[in-house]
Amino acid sequence: MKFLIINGPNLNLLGQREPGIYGENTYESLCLRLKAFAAEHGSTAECFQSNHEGAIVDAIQAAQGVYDAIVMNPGAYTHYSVAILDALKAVSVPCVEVHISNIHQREEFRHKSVTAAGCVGQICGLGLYGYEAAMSYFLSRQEG
Ligand code: CA2
Repeated sequence: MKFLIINGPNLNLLGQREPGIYGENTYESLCLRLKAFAAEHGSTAECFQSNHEGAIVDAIQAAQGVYDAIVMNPGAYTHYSVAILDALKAVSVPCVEVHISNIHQREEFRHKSVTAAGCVGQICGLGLYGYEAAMSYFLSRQEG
C-alpha cells in the first residue's frame, strides 16, 4: 500500500518540548519508523508535516489517485478545521485520525474532533504506536 502520513501544526517539535505528553522521539525518527514499518509490510509511507491549514488541505486533495490511505494527526486543527474535514470528504482516499495523547483526558476543548467525521476511525492515547496501529488497520483491511 502507499501511505500518506500527515502531521499538523507543531508536530515538527516532537521530542523537543512537552515530552511528558508527546514522548521523547523526534518527528524525524517517527517518519523513519513509519517508513521502516511500511517497508516491512511491502508498502511505502511518505511523511508530510505542515503548520498551515491550506497546505494540509492541498496535501489531502493531491492524495487522490496517488495514495491508498492517509494516516493523519491534524494537531490542533482537529478541534476546529472544517476546511480539513471538507477536504477529507472530497477525496475517496480513506483516512484514520491519530492522536498521540488521549484527547479525552485533557482539556474539554480537545474532546471534540471536527475532522474525525471525515475519517474511517480515530485512535488516541496510544502514543506514537497509534500511527502504526492505523497503518496495520489498513493493511489488514487489504488482506480481507
Ligand atoms: O495528541 C495529539 O496528537 C494532538 O493531536 C496533538 C496536538 C493537540 O493540539 C491535539 O489536541 C492533540 C498538538 C501537537 C503539538 O505537538 C507538540 C509536540 C511537541 C512539543 C510541542 C507540541
